[in-house]
Amino acid sequence: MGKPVVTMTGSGTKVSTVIVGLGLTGLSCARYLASRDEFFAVTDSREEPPMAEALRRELPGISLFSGGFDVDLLSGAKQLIVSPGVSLDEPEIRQALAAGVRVIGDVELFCQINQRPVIAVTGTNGKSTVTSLVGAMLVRAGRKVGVAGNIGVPVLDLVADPEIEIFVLELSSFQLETVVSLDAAAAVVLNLSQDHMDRYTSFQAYVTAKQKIYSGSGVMVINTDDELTRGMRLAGRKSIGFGMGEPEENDLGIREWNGASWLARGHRTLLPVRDLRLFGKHNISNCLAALALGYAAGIPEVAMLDSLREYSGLPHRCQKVAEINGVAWYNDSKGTNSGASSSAITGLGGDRNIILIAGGIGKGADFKQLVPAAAGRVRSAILIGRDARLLAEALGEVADICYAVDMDAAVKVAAETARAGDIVLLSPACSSFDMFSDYRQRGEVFVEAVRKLQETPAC
Ligand code: UMA
Ligand code: ADP
Repeated sequence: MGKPVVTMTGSGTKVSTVIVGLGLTGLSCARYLASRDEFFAVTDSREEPPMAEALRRELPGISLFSGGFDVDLLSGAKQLIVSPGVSLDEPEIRQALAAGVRVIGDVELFCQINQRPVIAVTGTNGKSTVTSLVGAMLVRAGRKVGVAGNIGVPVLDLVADPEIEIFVLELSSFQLETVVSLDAAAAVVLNLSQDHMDRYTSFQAYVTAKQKIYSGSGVMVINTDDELTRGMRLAGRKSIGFGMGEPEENDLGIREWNGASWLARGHRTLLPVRDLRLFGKHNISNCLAALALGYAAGIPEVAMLDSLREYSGLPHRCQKVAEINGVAWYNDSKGTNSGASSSAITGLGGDRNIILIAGGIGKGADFKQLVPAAAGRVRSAILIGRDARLLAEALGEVADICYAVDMDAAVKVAAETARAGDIVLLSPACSSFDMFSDYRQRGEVFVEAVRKLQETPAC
């Protein structure tokens, strides 16, 4: 196995294609370019990027420039393939753009070569739920589907699979920023609220990136309850709306009928809400969005309705993990912004008081947005992580506040605070990277701490 050339900054090297970032995306791009015998180099601002070892093992001989971005390398290239975690505002990338270098991402590369239909999903919250639900509908319909993108599988890792008939792609705003050739058969912006405000100069810039999902000529699936997404409908394009009220002709909505709430399309009632395994108003909206995408892409209705009856959701999203002495414990570690945590609080709260465990990296958000949902529902907030004090400033108006040094301590305090009938909800409204490797690990640490509680005799 040959050793890769590892050069630090200031090398003066010229390479026509440079992959920027060596996480999952960077590695998938490297694999793809190597499979086409293209000449390229990889760079990452970190000394030892997460996929460096995998690159050395799988593609020995590929140059990796780590520990910083080299202006000459980037500006001397014809094309940069930039990972979603790297901002286009990085000074070296701005300079490359100014020098006329083409800057794209992995999804754009995929769009340029892919001939198969794509269903595309974005939005601030609910992306993974809707993406995996549409994937399940397609599987139920007997179709071979590739589910990829922000959900965790870089799309170029699936592009060579000839059996895949259709792709369902979860696309983040970061991925959409570098897309120009996307032409999805059906696309949706599920909803819009503040997220990633540490990366965007304004909320409008974030919205503009999301809106790119509607490029091309496919069916626009529109959330009619959200003022911002409603305004994205384009004249002359086919569209299907979805919302929580009585639906207009061909749109998806909710109908009160025979003493029950039903999912409905136009005048047709489809399925009683009580038959869904997902719960919470936000998930009903997600189901309607998935149906709208499915109709737009021609998935048979019977397969869609069967999937809705079966689908119980992904881990770390409002997942009940224990019932201890009359207290229900929920893991919503994927609640990584105020909009997500608000919907979890509203969906679970009501008759039962919530003890909320929250905190982490707030990504520049204004936590005041949590207050309407928390008021009257959250009795105590137990705060962890870097931005705990910012959360306390907002939630202090409506709930008792206390701080915990780590997740174990937060779970212990929650157990002491909760009374029979209460809910303890981990929904951090923040990303996890100050204390955990990702939201999954944060959720697992929470679940493990709850499990230990169950083993404690006093409990
Ligand atoms: N990074 C550096 N220097 C670099 C390159 C990256 O410091 O040179 C940092 C980034 O700032 C980021 C981290 O490394 O904090 C990962 O970035 P990346 O672009 O290498 O990420 P990948 O491993 O390629 O994973 C990406 C998505 N990550 C991001 O957008 C940050 C994954 O979404 C996605 O599943 C994967 O591609 C496959 O498509 C994760 C995510 O957090 C789940 N997404 C954000 C979200 O959902 O809120 C948008
Ligand atoms: P994403 O992939 O966009 O992060 P997920 O489907 O993983 O979305 O859900 C993450 C969290 O967002 C959930 O745990 C829940 O708290 C919240 N959520 C899910 N769907 C919605 C929705 N439609 N509106 C608001 N919040 C939602």
